[in-house]
Amino acid sequence: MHIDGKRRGNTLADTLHIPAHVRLWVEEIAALCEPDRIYWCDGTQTEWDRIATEQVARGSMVALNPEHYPNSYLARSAPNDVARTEGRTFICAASKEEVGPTNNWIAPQEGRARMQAIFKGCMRGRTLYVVPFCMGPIEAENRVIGVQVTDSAYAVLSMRIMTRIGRDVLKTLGENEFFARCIHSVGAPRSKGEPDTAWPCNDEKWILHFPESREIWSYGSGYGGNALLGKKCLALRIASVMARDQGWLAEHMLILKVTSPENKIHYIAGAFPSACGKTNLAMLDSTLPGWKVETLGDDICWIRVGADGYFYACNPETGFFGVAPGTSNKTNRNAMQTMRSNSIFTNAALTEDGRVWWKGMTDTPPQGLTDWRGRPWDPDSGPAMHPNARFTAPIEQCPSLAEEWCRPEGVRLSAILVGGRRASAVPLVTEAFSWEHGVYMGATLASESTAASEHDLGSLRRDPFAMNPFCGYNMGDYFAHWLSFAQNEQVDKAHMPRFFMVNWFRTDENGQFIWPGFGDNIRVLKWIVERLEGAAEAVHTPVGNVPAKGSLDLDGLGMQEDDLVPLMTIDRAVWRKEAEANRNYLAGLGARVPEQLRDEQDALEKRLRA
Ligand code: GTP
Ligand code: SPV
Ligand code: MN
Repeated sequence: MHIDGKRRGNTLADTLHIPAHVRLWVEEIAALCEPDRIYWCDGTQTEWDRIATEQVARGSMVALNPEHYPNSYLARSAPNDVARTEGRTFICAASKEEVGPTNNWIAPQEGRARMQAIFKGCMRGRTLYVVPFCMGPIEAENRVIGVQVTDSAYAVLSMRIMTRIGRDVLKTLGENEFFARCIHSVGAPRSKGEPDTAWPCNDEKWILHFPESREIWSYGSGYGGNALLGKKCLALRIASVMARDQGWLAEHMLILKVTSPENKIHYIAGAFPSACGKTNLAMLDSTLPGWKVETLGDDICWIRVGADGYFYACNPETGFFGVAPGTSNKTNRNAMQTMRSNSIFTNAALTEDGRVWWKGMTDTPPQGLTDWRGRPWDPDSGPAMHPNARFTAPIEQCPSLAEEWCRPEGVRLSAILVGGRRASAVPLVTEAFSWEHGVYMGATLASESTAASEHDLGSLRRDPFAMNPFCGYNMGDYFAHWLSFAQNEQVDKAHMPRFFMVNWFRTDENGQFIWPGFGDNIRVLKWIVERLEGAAEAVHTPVGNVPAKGSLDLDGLGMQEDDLVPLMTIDRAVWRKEAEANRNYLAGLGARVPEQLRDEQDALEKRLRA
């Protein structure tokens, strides 16, 4: 839309408080991208309804049956745009050394030149939406404001669920105040009369981060972490650099609240790699009478040391972008309830009566499914939904939401969990001996996608603190940053969170999970809480403290103490191999890995030899 002969935006823009520096920047980006019109988002329900209706009309979203899923939509992505593209994700820091071996690097000048060239005219025939957003409660001192410009209506609608967007954000942003500049295009310009595809994207994808200027340029993809720039790009990759510089932590963690029958409350954060159980643990439906878990966040956790020296955790998001397959009323009732309305489903199957479906939701698939590509489902052509099908749902709809979830100062952390999928070696739960040992556990965290055998360590995917794809700087420096809190004067050393490693995924000789997991994980949380309170017994092993016989509550589980043996025993031969693999891994990360972690490595090996 042109106003005064200039491309100034929708008339709504005149009713918003738009700081001059934001307006100027948007005009600059619009001049580069050449959209047909500019639309400033106010974040209202009316706006959501209008944009969603437009998308349904052009065939890029399906309105679900309002009886079952009011105000909810199914979106189907292009088959070549179904997940984050780590190989096309770059950090444009001053030097390659700065980003380290776990990140792709392009020099900032070169990155900028490439983006200027590739974004030229990339929004022709499209609308440029301006989405002012805030990570963290708007009133929080430490919130981070960003503005995402995007030509994806799906990104706009999703950002409204996942973050605080619109009028209030602009109102709080001062003239000349910093905001993170986030530029996103699906990279599919249209000339006049050319038909539009339902899910436009480009074969070529670029996800560039400029940590120095806190800027993000994302091109070619409309999916999840590639396109909702407040999430992984800003709240983790850029924020991790800000956190390093400013003395806090930006982490890929869930946050939960446990309440004991005696009404003792503990807040716990947990770093599990993608698709390793954060959402499920955060929404745990307790199987132990009197023990309750409430949800504060399922993916991102910002941690700061408070004036009292305690660690405070805060979820900067307002929604869940959760893995759909496997989610059911049996595994995660809270998630199923959360997504009953005002939600977006991506790459799920569609039922005849306008509901979504995925594997695991019911025992057998319903008749007459439409698959995630929009075709009548033929079981011979693969699964009905994509394995990375996701739900996007507002956190406020979560029945297990803790009332303090958006407290501006966050909640005091008692413990930090780390864990991946390990078919072997790693016990159900292990308590670290110290902060440094806990950082070592986090730094050497690994996960496997398939059930690997005891000796098949080669198939492990290393994912330190579940941050491998999300740490925006050198991994060695990141470990040093974690370690530095034990020396930090601001920190109350007596009340630092304690580290625990967990593993729900040990398998038996038939490849079946030994531990029932899900709601029964409360038994492990209970043991952790009792350790924190000095009540539960533990056995010292070379790799950490594991539950003593009888200390893990098995009441009503149908498992005996003996069944737990394979979950708790430390096989020294296996662990020597494990330790050797850790040593090689840390060595491969280069010279910036701190000496203290090498000391932890030596100490572990010594304990295993003793
Ligand atoms: P991202 O959103 O990708 O970061 O994933 P996430 O860490 O939130 O993982 P999520 O909770 O969505 O779980 C991913 C998969 O792990 C699902 O298929 C779950 O069914 C499965 N899962 C989660 N918790 C457990 C558990 O305790 N035991 C077992 N066996 N599987 C689990
Ligand atoms: C993850 O991969 O950890 C996710 C999905 O949470 S995405 O937002 O696409 O990164
Ligand atoms: Mn995640």
